[in-house]
Amino acid sequence: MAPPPVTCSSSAVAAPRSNRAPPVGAVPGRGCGKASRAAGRAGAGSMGSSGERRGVETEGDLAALAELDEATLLGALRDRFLRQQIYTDVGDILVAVNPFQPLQLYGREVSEQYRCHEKGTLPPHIFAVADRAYQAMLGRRGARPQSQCIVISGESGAGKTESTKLLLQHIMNLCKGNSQLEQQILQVNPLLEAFGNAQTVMNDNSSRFGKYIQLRFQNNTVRGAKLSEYLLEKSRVVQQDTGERNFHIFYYMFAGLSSEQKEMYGLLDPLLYRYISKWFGTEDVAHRWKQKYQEVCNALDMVGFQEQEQVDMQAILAGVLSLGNVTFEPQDSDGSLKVSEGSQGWLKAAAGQFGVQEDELLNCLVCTMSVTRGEQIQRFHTQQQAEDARDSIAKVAYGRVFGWIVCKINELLAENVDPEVELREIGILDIFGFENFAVNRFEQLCINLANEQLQHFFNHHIFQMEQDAYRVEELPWETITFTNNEPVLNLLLAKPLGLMSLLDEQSAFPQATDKTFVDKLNSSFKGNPHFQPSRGCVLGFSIIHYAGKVQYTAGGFLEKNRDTLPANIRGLFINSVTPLLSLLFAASISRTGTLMPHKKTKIVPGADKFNSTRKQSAGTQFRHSLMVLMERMYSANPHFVRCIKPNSQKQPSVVDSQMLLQQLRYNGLLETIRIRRNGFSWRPLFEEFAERYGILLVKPDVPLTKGSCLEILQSTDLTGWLCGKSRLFFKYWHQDQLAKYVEQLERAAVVIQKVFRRFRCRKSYLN
Ligand code: AOV
Ligand code: MG
Repeated sequence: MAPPPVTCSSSAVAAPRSNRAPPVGAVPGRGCGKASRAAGRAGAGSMGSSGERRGVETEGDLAALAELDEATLLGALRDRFLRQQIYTDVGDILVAVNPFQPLQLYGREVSEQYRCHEKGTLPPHIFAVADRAYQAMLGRRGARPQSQCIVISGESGAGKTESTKLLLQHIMNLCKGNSQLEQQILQVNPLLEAFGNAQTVMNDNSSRFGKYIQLRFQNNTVRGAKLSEYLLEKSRVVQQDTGERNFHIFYYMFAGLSSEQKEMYGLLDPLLYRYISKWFGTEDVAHRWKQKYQEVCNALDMVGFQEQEQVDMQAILAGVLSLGNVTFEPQDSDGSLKVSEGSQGWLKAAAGQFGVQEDELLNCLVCTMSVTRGEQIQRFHTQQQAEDARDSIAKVAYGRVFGWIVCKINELLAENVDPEVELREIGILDIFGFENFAVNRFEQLCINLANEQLQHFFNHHIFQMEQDAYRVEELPWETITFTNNEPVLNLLLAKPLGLMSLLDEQSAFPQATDKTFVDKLNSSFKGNPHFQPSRGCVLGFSIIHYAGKVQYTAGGFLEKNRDTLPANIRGLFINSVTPLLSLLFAASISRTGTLMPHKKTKIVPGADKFNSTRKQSAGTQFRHSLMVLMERMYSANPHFVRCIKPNSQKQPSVVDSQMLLQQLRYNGLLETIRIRRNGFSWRPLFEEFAERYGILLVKPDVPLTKGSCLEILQSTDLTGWLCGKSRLFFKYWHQDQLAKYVEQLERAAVVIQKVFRRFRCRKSYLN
């Protein structure tokens, strides 16, 4: 046995780079022999099907690079990617470069190989992350049983949603992979993608909402799942930028519905509809959409949606499309508005699908009724106001259908638990990635705010917690600098003077405009290094985010933040003969994802231009839901997947080095490698460690003290750890090594038991 390598004296713990730490790449259990190199080079794609364990992989771990600078890192990732090794470890963090082509990496066989595997024995893989989270949740391999969360980040089109699906696939496989609940959980993604994803210039299947999936387990069996959705980009229903489309489901419906069904939903030629006017499909595309439509129908059936609910849902979507074609013109007589010549039919079709009276729907579009001191007052809309009302009805109807789908999924997948057994969960976060388009609006600001929060969560875990731990334990530590994005978060979230608070303040002023909002920003953030007023564009302003500068245009900010419902529309839809529409407006969707009866709302005259009810602004709701999400994530043990987009043309085998480098920089990958290499990511308290590994001393009643910890460690040949005031500091791979010692001991115990039993048998036979 090796002598105790480390004591608490300051000389012994001079620095994490102490030469007592094993040379990287020659760590016990992480050797770099020929076999491992072969395995590393072959990548996950060419693993044998026998399930045998190859040598130990070090090539796939960037924390093992001999030299560490940007160029080496970039070169290593690029070379691996061009050899189709898209996954690379940085210690316990997985870097995934989008291959933009199907790879044979995800079959059942591969999934089986990664089941319960030992880290470092197989090439890095997304299944390995799922496996680690699952085993850790169960408290296997030396971990304390605890809820886990997997945080996937990366810019738009980097591969987050695909990674989420693969994680779910592997986790469901780990829990057996055949129960009805597991199958239902796997169907949730195609369903959500159809309603919540769309083609953008960055990604043909871009998530236009964020989601957090919590898989709930008792022991090793999944008992239920819960979804939280964040900020669906509703504005897409009524408007899309060049090269972009509406939500997939609209196109799938046109391609998949039979002529009779289309007639039933009052749908005509897709080219006629303004909201999807960018329909530009070839035969091939239409064929694929048709298949997708079938998949959605199957998923709806599998998850458990009723036939009538499915019909109603499509009727509402068809109603939204028809409503979009309604236009207005002034009445000759009194200056009020009427439906334009030629769009009468669209109004009729929309009212038909919504199950409401045509004239009542028209009333909601062209005027506002309000009650002031018991008196009913009617105000006529201008043409612009009528068009805005039309678009808001379309957005709110679509948004509520989406919210309802999520609620329904939550209801159908709610857990069926044994009250005696503790419930633990694995959460998977897949939000919209960082976005920087030609025109960036309110939605992009919210999306980028969410990404700032995630980056902060990452920094907190990887850098801050690590460095704070050394300070508290009085261990010397060479500070690693990282870009702390707190100043940007402050700029956005501070109260009462952060951007979001100023937006709320302005939204509450009936006289405020997008222009007054921008003026307010310019005066409040003068000289702030993360804010730049725009030269030339009145409504423009820029924010220097962690991932780069984004220029926003504030047009529509106030309107979107107010997110008001046109007056009277709720009353109209509650009385709809389409049962689902009536339900959507009779109930509200709580933050916990269930439908709740509506509280009586208060009319605040003049609070906004539709004179509707006072409620939380869209920005505040979003901020609040992010806060809840962060609380959930901070209470779980995190695993990180950093997705990288190799080029912007979405091409396989093409690496744009500049683009790769930029992502490595803003992801803080170089610093992450440094901290994973020099740092000590596992830091159990003395009691925790002694309790878990006391078994290695093979004696009863090991006291939970520092002394026992050192004794345990002396009984192994582990090197390179540190001992603080209250806890031990280990490299990320030490936990695997300790698990191996425990396994060896358990194996030996089994052999002894067998021998003992045989011996007893023989003895009784002889007797
Ligand atoms: P995102 O979720 O990160 O963007 P996706 O997961 O939708 O990105 O990936 C974009 C596209 O890249 C997919 O539609 C696939 O074509 C391809 N892709 C990604 N990962 C893989 C993989 N492992 N194997 C093969 N192809 C892949 V966004 O939702 O826009 O932020 O809002
Ligand atoms: Mg996505």
